Amino acid sequence: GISVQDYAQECAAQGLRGDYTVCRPDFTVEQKYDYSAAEQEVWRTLCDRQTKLTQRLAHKSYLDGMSALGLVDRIPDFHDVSEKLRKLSGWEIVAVPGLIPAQPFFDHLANRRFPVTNWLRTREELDYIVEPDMFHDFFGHVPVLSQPVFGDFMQMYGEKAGDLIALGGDEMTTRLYWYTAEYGLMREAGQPLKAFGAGLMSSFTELQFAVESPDAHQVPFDIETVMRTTYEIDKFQRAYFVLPSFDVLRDAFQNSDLAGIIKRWKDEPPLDPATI
Ligand code: HBI
Ligand code: FE
Repeated sequence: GISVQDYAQECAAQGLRGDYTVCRPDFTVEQKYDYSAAEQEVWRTLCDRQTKLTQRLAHKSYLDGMSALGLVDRIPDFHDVSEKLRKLSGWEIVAVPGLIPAQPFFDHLANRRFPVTNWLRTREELDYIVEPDMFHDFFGHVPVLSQPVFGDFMQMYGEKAGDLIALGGDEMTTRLYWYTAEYGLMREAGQPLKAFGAGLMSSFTELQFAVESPDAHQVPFDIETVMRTTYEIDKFQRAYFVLPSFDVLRDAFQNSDLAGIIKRWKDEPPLDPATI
């Protein structure tokens, strides 16, 4: 894999914000808890505003995780959160300077460690930011990692993603993560539609759109369809996949012939999310 030194240079050249010069070989850093009053204020503003929505629109597993971890009144201490998370699901979190290369990212997931960016967006960026920051990683991803079955899926994804990509399934593998961990919806039997994906949980506008808008295109989860369907990076998704349970996600990932799916579809034209 790429060395920390080479990656640090690449990120600096691309104008990425994190400081990669202080990384360990696994791309983690120490969370220095030295946030300014202004940063604490941005964190509270983001959490206050978003919590009003998540109360109504987030799946129970997310809300239960959030109350168990207590992430909202100040920027979380990663060690405290890891201690609580370990007891709930065997996961922990580690601090990273921002995006890290795919292989170390997968290695962390395979070991039930979620990499959380150690810097926060500014007051001018409350609504939109290109790179994942601490609010996206933490407020979006971490609460639902307290759900053991979703945690199992994320661990297995980390274990298998490298091999699936090596089969030529880079995009197909990424779509699976995108439409579940980032933009997944959930409708359990007899329950209203809810959201759990981190891209939704950390977005003020898209969370409301995905769950409540008559214009949102909600499609039953099917792992092969997910892997064949393209996605949007900086616009609202044109389809959201709806799971009936986390067990269905874990079992589909565990029991499907993912290599076979990739071989069958990798050189075919992908599906358009607007028309699936
Ligand atoms: N690094 N910190 C961080 N967060 C991510 O979500 C992430 C990453 N590196 C690679 C990566 N995601 C992609 O490979 C995804 O497709 C999984
Ligand atoms: Fe994310």
